[in-house]
Amino acid sequence: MAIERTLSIIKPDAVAKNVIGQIYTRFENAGLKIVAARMTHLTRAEAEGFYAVHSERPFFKDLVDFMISGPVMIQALEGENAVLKHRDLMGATDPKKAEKGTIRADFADSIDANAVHGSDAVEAGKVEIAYFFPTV
Ligand code: RTP
Ligand code: MG
Repeated sequence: MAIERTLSIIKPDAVAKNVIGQIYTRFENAGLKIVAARMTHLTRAEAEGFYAVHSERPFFKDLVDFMISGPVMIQALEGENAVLKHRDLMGATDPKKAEKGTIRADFADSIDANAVHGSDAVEAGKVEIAYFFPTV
């Protein structure tokens, strides 16, 4: 299996719940290594740029408003099959549909405040990691 990298964001709701450490432990226990990390409060322009692929979607404004509502913790994760492994740890976008034991089932409140972001493909991960960590 290939060693991949993926971008993870612990969103404002999960940072506010003080569960960064619990989420990091899940990454570590799954064999995902944190190779870059940074806590920041995104500007509107940064959030809009990051979610540009969704700019025509009806939920775009709510998504950006939510992502700038408080600090986020951003990290690049590395490991075997990292993209899918991380998506499995996260669970479904809508926490009501997320499998038991996933990050979203355990920590998310709604499809908007859904605790975490993860790249959905290796190529997307490269672009997303470069967006926040241009030197890694
Ligand atoms: P993410 O990008 O945050 O990891 O989440 P995802 O791949 O599971 O979901 P995506 O389709 O990429 O959507 C990005 C974020 O937009 C919000 N969303 N709201 N109201 C809605 O129908 C809706 N659909 C998506 C979610 O917060 C989702 O994480
Ligand atoms: Mg997505």
